[in-house]
Amino acid sequence: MNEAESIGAVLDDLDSAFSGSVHEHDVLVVDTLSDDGTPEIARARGARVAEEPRRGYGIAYKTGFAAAEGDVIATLDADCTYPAEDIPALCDILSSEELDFITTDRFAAMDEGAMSAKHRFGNWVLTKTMNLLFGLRIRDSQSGMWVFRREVLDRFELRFDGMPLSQEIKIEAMGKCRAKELPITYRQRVGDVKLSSWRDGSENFLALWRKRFLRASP
Ligand SMILES: Nc1nc2c(ncn2[C@@H]2O[C@H](COP(=O)(O)OP(=O)(O)OP(=O)(O)O)[C@@H](O)[C@H]2O)c(=O)[nH]1
Ligand SMILES: [Mg+2]
Repeated sequence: MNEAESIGAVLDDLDSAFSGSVHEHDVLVVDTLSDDGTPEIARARGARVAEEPRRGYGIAYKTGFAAAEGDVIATLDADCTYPAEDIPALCDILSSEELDFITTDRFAAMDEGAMSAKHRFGNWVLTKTMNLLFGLRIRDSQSGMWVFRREVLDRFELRFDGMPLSQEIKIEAMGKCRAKELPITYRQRVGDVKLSSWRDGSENFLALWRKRFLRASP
């Protein structure tokens, strides 16, 4: 959503990552009413664009999952923060280690300035809370880069339509399939941030408690 400054570079990185790789790939961009030309840039570079006018990180992913056709889905932000070049190797690990789901740890190798102290603290609180509530040992509950077999989505109960979908998909994966967290590098963002620290941070915090103790929808 409104990532015209970076979407071209992300798509180019994906193309270079897959050139010469044994994996066939198809790129899907989910757009939410961008007014800066993001979907046009994506289409011009050969990506398929799914239009999702409803606002929300989670709803955008749900729309993308429904439109995806490959055996394996790999996700990343359109802001140049995640290492697109690592995706083919993560696909190899998925098959060689017979995994269903890989989530990634951005804290393993984070560029200076990639995450503010406020966001680091927020991440620490959310990750500790998630681990305590669900008995997990995740290092990065909010990473947006996952590589997984599309078929496992049928097992997941994904209730959240906003940012909490990121932590929720990890909770579902760790509880319901063969899942592992692997280190990645994380870079500074290009363009404006779309989340609101306090609003999304507190929404994520409450979502963890809701998911743990309430059976009904959020
Ligand atoms: N289609 C769509 N994309 C969204 C929406 N909200 C966020 N995004 C995208 O989801 C990705 C994650 O949002 P960011 O603003 O980068 O949030 P973040 O990665 O947690 O924060 P930074 O680390 O500061 O970049 C970005 O590529 C956004 O463009 C939405 O409502 N619809
Ligand atoms: Mg981002």
